[in-house]
Amino acid sequence: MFDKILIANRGEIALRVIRACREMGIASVAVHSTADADAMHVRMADESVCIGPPPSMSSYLSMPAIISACEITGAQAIHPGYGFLSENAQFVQMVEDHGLTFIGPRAEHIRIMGDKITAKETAAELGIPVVPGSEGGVDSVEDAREIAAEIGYPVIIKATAGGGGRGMKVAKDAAGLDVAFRTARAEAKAAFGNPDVYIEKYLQKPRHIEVQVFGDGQGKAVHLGERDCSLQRRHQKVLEEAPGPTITAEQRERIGRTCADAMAKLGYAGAGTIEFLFEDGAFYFIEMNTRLQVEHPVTEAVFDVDLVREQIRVAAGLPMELVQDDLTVRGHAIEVRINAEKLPNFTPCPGRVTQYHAPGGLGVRIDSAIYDGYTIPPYYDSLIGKLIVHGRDRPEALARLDRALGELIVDGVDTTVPLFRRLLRDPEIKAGTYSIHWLERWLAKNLT
Ligand code: MV4
Repeated sequence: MFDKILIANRGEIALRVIRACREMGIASVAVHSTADADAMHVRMADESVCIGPPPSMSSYLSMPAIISACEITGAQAIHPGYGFLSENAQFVQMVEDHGLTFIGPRAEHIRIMGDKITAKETAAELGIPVVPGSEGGVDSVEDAREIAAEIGYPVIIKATAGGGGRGMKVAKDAAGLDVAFRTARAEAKAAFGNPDVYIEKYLQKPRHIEVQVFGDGQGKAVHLGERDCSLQRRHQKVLEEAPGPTITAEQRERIGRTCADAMAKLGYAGAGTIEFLFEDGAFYFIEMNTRLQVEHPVTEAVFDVDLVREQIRVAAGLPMELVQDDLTVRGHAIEVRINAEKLPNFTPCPGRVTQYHAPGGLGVRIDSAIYDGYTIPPYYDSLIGKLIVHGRDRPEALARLDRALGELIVDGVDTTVPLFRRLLRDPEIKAGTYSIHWLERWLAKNLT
């Protein structure tokens, strides 16, 4: 096992990793920009190293600065958290070239899943159901037209290098295909430096269901059910829950087993998330994320596991503690993302937190790095905390969430908390019947 781990991240996820390290008797090293000198992750870690000025490009994304921080402190492994360098295959290579361990999957697997065309081809080869569409990329309007005619309209053109919903164009009929194809390609080239696109059948009212997988890198892998992350605004998740409110035990077992078998075949190491669109009882692969995700705590709650501990164990070459037959869903968990943002436009709202009080009690977890008097810097994302509740069933989790939100005090900055209190009163939220477009419509109707 490692003696010392460096956490190449900030905020709540850095704290999350530091907590796992402490429980495992591993020393932790925080890195921080000059803007984060007073951040909680710096205080909670055993040691800290300043790695540069505020912009991420010069600090949390600076590979030489982070490798140097390992050399200075003697850290043997790097946990990347999410975002920043967590899905950068080149970084993984550099970490390994310096005799260090990257706590995450192999560079090769990050590379495969980082390109959506190879990700989809790989998924299909591994037996994962994918959205009907082109096999590989499409490089002419003629080919695009032919494939669209086969799968039927509407279709969606996606950039292979795209992410966060960027580089997608929908064509509702043959007349719209030329423009959709050309603009998707042009935008992909401009935004990502890679014009490659592919075509899929456009699903009109799916849910976003993602399966949590975990591999030991030696050919064993398990699944930890699914999360429903359909409540999104501009491709940013707002609320996540596990299990999916519409997923049956049989569906979970079947898609979970398919994903775990695929990851075993791949020899995948560590935590991963396989994203699906779910419509009319069927799962369609869209992408895979080769990292721990923001919303991992809902899975931890219902499966009673510590995913970060498992990541560290597997990276150290120890056997996985997770055993498929012991992994059963217990109750229901919901997470809401507390962002320092001003409604109705979700404008980032950095500034000083003049008062902070965290809720508590049975079934309540807060992952946050803010504190009384903390100043939220303007340089990074606006996530300041996650509230995760766990109940015996979904209604209990919803009631607990409302109760906990009522106890939470964050003064001095605007947050997304009032949004959640209103959302919880909506019958469709109570029923769990929302799909991926539901929130944007609700916001347009209720918040202007
Ligand atoms: C789709 C789709 C409908 N049909 N693919 C958006 C981001 C990227 N992860 C995939 N996305 C979508 N792909 C097909 N074939 C609709 C979306 C989509 C979406 C997906 C998940 C959650 C929210 C979304 C909001 C708009 C569009």
